[in-house]
Amino acid sequence: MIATLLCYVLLPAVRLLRALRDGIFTCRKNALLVKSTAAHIDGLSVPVCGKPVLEEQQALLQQWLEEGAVGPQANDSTSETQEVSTALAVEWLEGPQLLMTSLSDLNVAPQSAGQEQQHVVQTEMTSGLQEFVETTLANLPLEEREAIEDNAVWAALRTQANPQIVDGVPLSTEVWIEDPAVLAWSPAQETDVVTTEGIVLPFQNTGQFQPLPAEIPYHEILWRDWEDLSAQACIPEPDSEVGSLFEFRVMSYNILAQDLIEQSPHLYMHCHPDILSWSYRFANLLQEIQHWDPDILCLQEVQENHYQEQLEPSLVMMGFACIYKRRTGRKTDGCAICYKQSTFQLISASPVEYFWPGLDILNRDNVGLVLLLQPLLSESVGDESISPLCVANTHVLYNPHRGDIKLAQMALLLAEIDKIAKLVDGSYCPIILCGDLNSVPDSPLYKFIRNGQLYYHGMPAWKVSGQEEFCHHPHQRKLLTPLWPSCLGITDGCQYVTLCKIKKSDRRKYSRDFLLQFRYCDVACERPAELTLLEGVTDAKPERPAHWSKELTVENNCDAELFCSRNPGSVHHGLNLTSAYSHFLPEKGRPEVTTMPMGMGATVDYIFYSANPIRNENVGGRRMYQDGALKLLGRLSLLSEDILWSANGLPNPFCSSDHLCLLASFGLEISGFQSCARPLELSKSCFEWKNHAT
Ligand code: KL2
Repeated sequence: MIATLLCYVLLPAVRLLRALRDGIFTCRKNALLVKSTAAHIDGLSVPVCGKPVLEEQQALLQQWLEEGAVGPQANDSTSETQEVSTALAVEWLEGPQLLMTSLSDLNVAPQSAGQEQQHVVQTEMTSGLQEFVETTLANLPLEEREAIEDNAVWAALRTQANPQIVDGVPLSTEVWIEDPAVLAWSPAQETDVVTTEGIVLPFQNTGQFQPLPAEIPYHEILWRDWEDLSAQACIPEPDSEVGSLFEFRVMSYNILAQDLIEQSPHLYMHCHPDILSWSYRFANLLQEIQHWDPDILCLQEVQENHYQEQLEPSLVMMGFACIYKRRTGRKTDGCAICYKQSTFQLISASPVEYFWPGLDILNRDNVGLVLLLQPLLSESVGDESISPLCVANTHVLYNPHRGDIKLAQMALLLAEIDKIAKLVDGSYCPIILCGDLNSVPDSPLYKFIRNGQLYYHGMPAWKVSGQEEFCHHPHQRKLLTPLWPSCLGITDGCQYVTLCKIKKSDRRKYSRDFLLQFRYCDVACERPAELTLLEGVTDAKPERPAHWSKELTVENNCDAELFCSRNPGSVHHGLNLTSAYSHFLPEKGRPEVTTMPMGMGATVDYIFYSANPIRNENVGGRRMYQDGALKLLGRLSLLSEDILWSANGLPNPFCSSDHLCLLASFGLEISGFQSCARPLELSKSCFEWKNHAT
């Protein structure tokens, strides 16, 4: 009897009430989001800068003050921890709080680690938007101001050495369950799905997502430590001849284009629709950028209209200058590089299109962007005493089957970097290469960048990026020599033919196969004037075999410059790049993750930077590097897959992209180039992880 009553009357009633409450919550939240600072409704062009926005903010701040910073649920909670998590899980999502409670308030900035949160807020605020908030707060009576600061979410938070443990108290899961922005992970398909492109979307994660048995706020689950690496970097003494370091921070971030969410909604089934709205994500992403305050920002998946109408104006307000390159074709997103105008001056900007009409190996609409930046020193030191910095950003093709295309795209980018970064003496200025390479650590593509060479001949195309989980490999496409035709004008040393200086010693290094390509090019078919004419013999042009594709024919540019050094079946480059991340979390004994496609963690985003290879030091074919003029001083730690799982994957209410941002701090020697003899320890770890895993 009681059971029947429970089943048929009480439970449905409770569910109905919950649904009603959630409905009201969502409506209220949406209304607030639409009104919030960075709130823009898709399709509407509302500039972020300018007076109207400030008035809007003023209204919001007023509203926020009237409503009080602590939500209704926080009022009746007893412990401080409960207050924090309730505020984060529920109230944090609400509009006005987006203005005030940013990531900048939840975590500590690299340079201010260990300081009080309120100080962080003050030091990290950079834009007009933040200035406005500060001035408004400053103008308030002291009592009211303190009340705001105490009640704001950031004020309640404490730095925690181990974000997994909240005062050792097991907390209830109530908030998780009640929070409409957090749905349990319940994949719609329980079996693999094969898309039209033949890409497999596996659902390895069987069963339902189980949140941690604790009411832990997102920012604590997703806590990222700042790793200070300055101790292992070779930093010149302040009074040494080398001079001091020019320090700057670089962020690489795939911000997930809104159009891509709409094109592939099945990838985001685990997310509450509210956290996927652009207005919500934009506000959150901007705050995250503002918090970490990079000097150079490399963004991928930047939707053109969002860039023009919202991102660029907002970033300009934050002191950046931005350069954008949209993808070719109908894709609406692209890559952007933004740099702090107070820190760098633009020397040149080169967009790189990977689409080449008529070439199968380059028939996709991906792009890259290469800037040359001059670091701006204080007036006491002349600009000429510091080298320019080359910064490249790219988003390489996703398709796990087409490693051949990814490799060719990378070669195009490396050729552009070679051109931009090469100094008169043939060496390179310091280079930073950021991006989403859609390839995992230790994959052939990764090794190619890091080790400077790759023997690809005969390699199955799906192997190149190492995204093996994502392909059933029905097409046994193999990489064959040459990977791209010579008419592309790029050598297998990833240099533009026109810029390639031939060393005498290299002149005879062409394979027969390579030279055979030139049999049918126009110049080869030209009959020299002085040749004795024998009808049907010396006047006959050789016939191109039917299987010889037209595109492969080298036309009109068979000059000596084409004959740069080639090792058949392999590609190489001379840029000497190593990764700022180690791809492994030693404390957790797990791989680092930068994205969570279909719930599976992977590293596909990187910050590579110039270092000096150590001669003859080569561990299992893996190059060892030591500091050059550019020194890695620190980085923002990444997370492991299980941690991201416990926050319901990506995106989630706290992280608004399906990728995590990468952030590294560098020091560039101000005068002269001096290398240090200490090898970089960090590069070993990925290798260790592989060994560990097998
Ligand atoms: O992996 V990405 O996500 O760097 O986050 O880059 C691409 C993929 C991005 C741009 O093309 O869109 C995603 N299955 C899953 N994800 C896809 C697919 C697909 N078939 N196509 C594109 N993307």
